[in-house]
Amino acid sequence: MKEISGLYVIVDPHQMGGKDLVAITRLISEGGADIIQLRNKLDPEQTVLEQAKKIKEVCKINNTVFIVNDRMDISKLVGADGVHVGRDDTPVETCRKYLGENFIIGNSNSTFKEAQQSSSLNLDYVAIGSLFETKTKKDTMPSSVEVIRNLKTSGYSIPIVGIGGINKERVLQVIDAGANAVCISSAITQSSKPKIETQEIKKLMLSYEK
Ligand code: TZP
Ligand code: MG
Repeated sequence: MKEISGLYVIVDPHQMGGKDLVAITRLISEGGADIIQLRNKLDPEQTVLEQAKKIKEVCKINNTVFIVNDRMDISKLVGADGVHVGRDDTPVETCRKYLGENFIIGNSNSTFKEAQQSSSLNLDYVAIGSLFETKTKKDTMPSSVEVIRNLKTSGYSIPIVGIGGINKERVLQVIDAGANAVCISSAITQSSKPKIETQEIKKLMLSYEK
């Protein structure tokens, strides 16, 4: 099982200002993203499948963990590393049965209580967000870095991924609260220099000392 830590980047072809999905994903992967998630809620499934196949190849070259949002079937079909499901998506138990123990499964949480409930599931990470204001996801519930800090203080054992409105200025607050990984979308995919932005954020994360 691959580790959930470091910089996790969501690539969404409809949230990158018309830029080419695979080209931008390649830059992000080369820039040192540890994990990349394909999130595409708009295109037909055949299109998403083709995108996932291409991104899988990019990730393979750079040894980047590849996660598919929502679709356990596409994840398995392209040989991705895992799937991310929201609270209204395919249940975690169903994903686990379908994918087996060697796939990464993560889910979405906003509150301490939701994360506590998630700890009874067979998950490899929990995403906690939205930590800050975001334009990328419209229906997200507000959360905060204090939710992450409280979970860590209480001995929460599932790896935590902080998400929502994270950028270069905010990334260290999320790490400081105890997150194992930070998940960023627009601050990287909408940057004019996604590779440099990725490298700079990674550098900041690696320089962090508590
Ligand atoms: N889930 C909670 S917030 C969010 C998702 C998918 C959006 C993250 O994107 P950004 O652009 O980094 O705020
Ligand atoms: Mg979902």
